[in-house]
Amino acid sequence: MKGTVVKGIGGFYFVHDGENVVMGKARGNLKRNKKLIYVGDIVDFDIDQSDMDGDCVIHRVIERKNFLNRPPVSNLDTLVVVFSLKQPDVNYPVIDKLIAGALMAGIEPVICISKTDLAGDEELQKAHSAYKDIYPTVLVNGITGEGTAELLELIKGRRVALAGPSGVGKSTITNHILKASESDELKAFEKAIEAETGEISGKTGRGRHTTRHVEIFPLGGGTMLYDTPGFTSLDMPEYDIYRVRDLFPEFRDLQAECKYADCLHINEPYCAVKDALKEGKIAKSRYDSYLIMTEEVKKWQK
Ligand SMILES: Nc1nc2c(ncn2[C@@H]2O[C@H](COP(=O)(O)OP(=O)(O)OP(=O)(O)O)[C@@H](O)[C@H]2O)c(=O)[nH]1
Ligand SMILES: [Mg+2]
Ligand SMILES: [Zn+2]
Repeated sequence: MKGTVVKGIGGFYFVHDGENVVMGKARGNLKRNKKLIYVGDIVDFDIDQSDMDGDCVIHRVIERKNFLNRPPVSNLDTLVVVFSLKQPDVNYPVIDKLIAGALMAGIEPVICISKTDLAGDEELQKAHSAYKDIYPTVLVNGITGEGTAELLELIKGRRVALAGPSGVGKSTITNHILKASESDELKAFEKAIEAETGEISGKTGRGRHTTRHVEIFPLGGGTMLYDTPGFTSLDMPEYDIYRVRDLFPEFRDLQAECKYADCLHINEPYCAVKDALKEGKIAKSRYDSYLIMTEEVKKWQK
């Protein structure tokens, strides 16, 4: 049988086959390599006939479309990069690294600025304008739920993860989206996972605690929503500096106007990117993230 791994806790996995949820383990040969199964993986599994509880054994991970290590998820169409301006304060390099990671993996970013009740209009506008011309960008208030309907429209029919720093409101947004998508499929899923894990389902408990494990919710109509644990920092992978540059779409459009065809937009004269920065056409936060990311990848060249 085939199913999607919707959750994994301490060597146990929960597999959703479209109807039921079964708990199971990886077969011995898969287990030896600890990181081999990701939440989001589509797997081949069988019900273990010798097991009284009807648990399953996962035989094989079907080839992944893509994956991320942080958060550890696979088979995404979209990564919703969530950040707040306050509580916690925004850390743009972390946000821009997360976006870059999605691009590298071939996943489309959507930007979600959360906790709009805690920031001033001017600050929000500034953050919004840094991204709105590059990626779909939404503003969300987790207290009122404002903006979550717009977000839901953007993610319909897709496999989508909410990712971002700890405490920015990912689980709170997940809750709003779960409430707004009362499909039969979701209801059946919540019942099934509750039966298998003995947990109190979403509505009451989620959002108030730090998320420890990736969890997937099938919303119906092919939409799969992944809630993921937050983090505080991200390391740059072993990228070439030119590769880092190419992860900023707003630079790419100006490249042809730089004097040097291979301009890195750092120390070169007659640089269209630095001109655009001076004119406010490129967000300073984005350019600063770029400089930090290029500095970080230099360690790989030594
Ligand atoms: N003021 C305000 N508080 C919010 C908002 N959204 C969420 N919160 C609160 O912020 C705290 C963290 O929210 P969570 O949804 O757990 O954040 P998270 O991103 O899932 O956090 P991790 O699971 O640790 O990564 C909770 O106490 C929420 O009630 C919002 O829009 N405004
Ligand atoms: Mg959470
Ligand atoms: Zn340049």
